[in-house]
Amino acid sequence: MPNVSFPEGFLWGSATSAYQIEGAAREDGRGESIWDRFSATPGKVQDGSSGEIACDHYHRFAEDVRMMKGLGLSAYRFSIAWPRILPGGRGAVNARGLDFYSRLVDALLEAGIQPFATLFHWDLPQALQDEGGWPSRATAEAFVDYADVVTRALGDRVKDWITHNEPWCTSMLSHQVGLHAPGLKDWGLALAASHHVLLSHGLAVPVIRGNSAGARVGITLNLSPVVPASPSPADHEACRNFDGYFNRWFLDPVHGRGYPADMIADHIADGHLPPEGLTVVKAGDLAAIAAPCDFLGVNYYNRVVSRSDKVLDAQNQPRTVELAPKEEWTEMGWEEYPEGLNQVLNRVHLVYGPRRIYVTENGASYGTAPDADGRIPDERRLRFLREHFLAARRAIDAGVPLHGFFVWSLLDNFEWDRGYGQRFGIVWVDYETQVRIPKDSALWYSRVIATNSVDTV
Ligand code: IFM
Repeated sequence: MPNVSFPEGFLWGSATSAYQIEGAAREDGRGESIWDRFSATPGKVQDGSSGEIACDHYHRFAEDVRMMKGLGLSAYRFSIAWPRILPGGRGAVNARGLDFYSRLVDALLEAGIQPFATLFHWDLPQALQDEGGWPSRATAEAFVDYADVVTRALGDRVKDWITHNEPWCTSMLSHQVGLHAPGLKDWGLALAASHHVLLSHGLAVPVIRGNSAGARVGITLNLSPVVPASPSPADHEACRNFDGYFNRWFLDPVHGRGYPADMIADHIADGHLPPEGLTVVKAGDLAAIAAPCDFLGVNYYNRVVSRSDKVLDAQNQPRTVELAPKEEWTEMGWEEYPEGLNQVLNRVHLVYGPRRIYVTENGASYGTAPDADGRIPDERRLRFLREHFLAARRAIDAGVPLHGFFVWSLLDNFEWDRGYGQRFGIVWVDYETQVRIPKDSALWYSRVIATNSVDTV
């Protein structure tokens, strides 16, 4: 079986986030997050569940790290729960919250696994939401203080820092589409939120560097290639608009280009912004957002096919269509399109030129359950990962400085508004017993890591 090898030192990791796996939502002084409040609101999460217990990782992290070591992971990307560290969002520090992450980091280092810590993966302290949340500039300032506290405590041992996970989700999905906490549907608030998230990133970068000698700092964006549904000029125009909304709105300012002028004009024309434009931007903000980073994290799941009907759909998003037959969709309803990863990585490299790139998330939701022998034959996930690893390799061959790949996710977990009905893990979690079973994809991944190569059949 021919194998495709990867560059020496390539990092093979897996990723999770705090609210999705930790549980222990009321323990050791943790404050309330917007996801506690949102998931307790009837109708917000499809199965009515929450992250209150999740994978109980807070109590089982040592076992989970042992499992990571057994699989041979060279890196692990996790997020830190802001409400565990600063239960009120700012001010008094909860030492027990910091201690949890300190113990986790020690266990990872002991196991020879490189920790990648994400500071914000959506669980904003509810106290800050009550003061206005991300649409308020004060939240950006609070984030910088939070980043300071965390990196002072862990910066001696964690050297790879990601400020934010998927600012599009924090701003648009949560404030305009309304599917994620805090569940708002207001373009003006969403656009203000996006600016404050990016501002908080830029302001935090030098603070993190100051506290963590030799730190490598980056941000993770969720990116998709956007293609027109037909050759018509109208569909091309829809494509430009969606690409601006989803990709360029975040890529451009982080790389020193400011907000895309065509999108500012569109938002003014569509009544999302006043004629004066994005008035929350103050002098110096764009320079702060463009703080040089050491890497860009790319989360890739699927592509978007745009069509010209600019009427918003039921989820308040510009309409898109899927071209792939249904059997090529994952259980999230997302098209499997591995070549899109190669396209996204090349675009980012050629147009924006970050120093390094990591795929900080890629994976698939398939519910394959244990068979009679207790084995989990998740062939479709295995195939999905293989095809995306090979797409990543094609990008490296084309000159993209890709240095690692983090599979989403290590564990089945709380999939936000979809609850526990979607399973992204390479490790099965029985939520009743909290037993973990590596799926076939995990065992295969383990061989990929051990040989630093991917089989092609
Ligand atoms: O589960 C999420 C994760 O929290 C962020 N990126 C996408 C994943 C799958 O939806």
